[in-house]
Amino acid sequence: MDIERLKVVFKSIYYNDPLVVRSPGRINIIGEHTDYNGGFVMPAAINKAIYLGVSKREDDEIHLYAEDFKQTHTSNISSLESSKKGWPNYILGVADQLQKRGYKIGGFNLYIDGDVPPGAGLSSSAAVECATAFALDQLFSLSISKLDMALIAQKAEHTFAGVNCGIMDQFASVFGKKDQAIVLDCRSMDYRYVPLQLDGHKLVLLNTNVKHSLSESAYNKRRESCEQGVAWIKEAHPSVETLRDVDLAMLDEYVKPKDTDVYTKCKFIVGEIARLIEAATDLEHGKLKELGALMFETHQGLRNEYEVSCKELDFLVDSVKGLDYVLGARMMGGGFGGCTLNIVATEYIDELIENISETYFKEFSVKLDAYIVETADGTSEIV
Ligand code: GAF
Repeated sequence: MDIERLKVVFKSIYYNDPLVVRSPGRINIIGEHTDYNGGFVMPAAINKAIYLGVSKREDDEIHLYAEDFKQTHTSNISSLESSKKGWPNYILGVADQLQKRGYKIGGFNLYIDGDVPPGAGLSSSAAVECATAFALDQLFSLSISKLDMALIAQKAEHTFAGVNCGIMDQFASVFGKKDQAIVLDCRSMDYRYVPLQLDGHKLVLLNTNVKHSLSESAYNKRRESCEQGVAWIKEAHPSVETLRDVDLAMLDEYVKPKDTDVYTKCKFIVGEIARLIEAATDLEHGKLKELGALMFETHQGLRNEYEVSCKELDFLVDSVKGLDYVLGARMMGGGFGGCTLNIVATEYIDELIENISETYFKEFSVKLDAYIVETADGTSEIV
């Protein structure tokens, strides 16, 4: 990203100099849909990020400009409402949350640019939210902790974007560390960094360039299924709070007789939480083949049990399964489109991308994009 250009453009729009903040997108090695079930996740921040320029205003107005859409939006801190344009909500939602929590902010100018491809499942929206929380914290000297920034960003997504997401994306954007994956316990919010040593392999993202429209409503529906399963078990076991507290025997006894679909969804989550614990040990011991095999298992579960995959994602995972230079592959994030994450032996990456781009285009008449990603540090000011 050309930061000097960002500053020049900012000044040409708002006539003053910006504070510049960078907040990264994320990948998730394993542990999908486990965050809102009190389980574990294993994300890492990546070297694709959202960049914000911000400055204070004398009045209470909020003036926004999004480079991607070449669109402006104006609002006022005393009357914040979600916008049909979509993109302003990630900023307005954060401004709203800050005020609801008693933080005093004034009007501000804000300019967004970045290189996180939207709709690719790399959490560009969380990156915008976290960048906004960080920028407003700096601008108005609010002294917000990093964890609260992530929580405020998450709440903004619930209230202004309407997605009842877990904490993974915002946590990864704020707490990311170069060369490290984060093992986060989403119940206690305890976390540790695990070195991402891939021993001659790299992380390759294959972007389907599709995003099926049901993704947001389906996400909230999956979450409701999990909560329903917990509610039925809770009748007999009042101490159960989330699927983290549940085992297969409980699912068989209290959920299966009531609803097989809810049962199947809950069963995937219970299995995925266990899979992540195994995967974290594998990564810590350099057992990459074993970790890769678990990633393939996760994909199968997301496809057949949790039902959040799609034919484009399945095609990409099926195409690399069996290639001995691809250790693991799976769909990533909420689902219904976006990227697959692949662990690929470095010397075969070009060959893989060339072949799969061709077969993918033949199958779907859609261009595939591929990114070799590095891990990166979390949200920070660029000075
Ligand atoms: C989306 C959500 F925002 C995350 O909280 C998480 O649930 C993920 O889907 C699925 O693991 O990215």
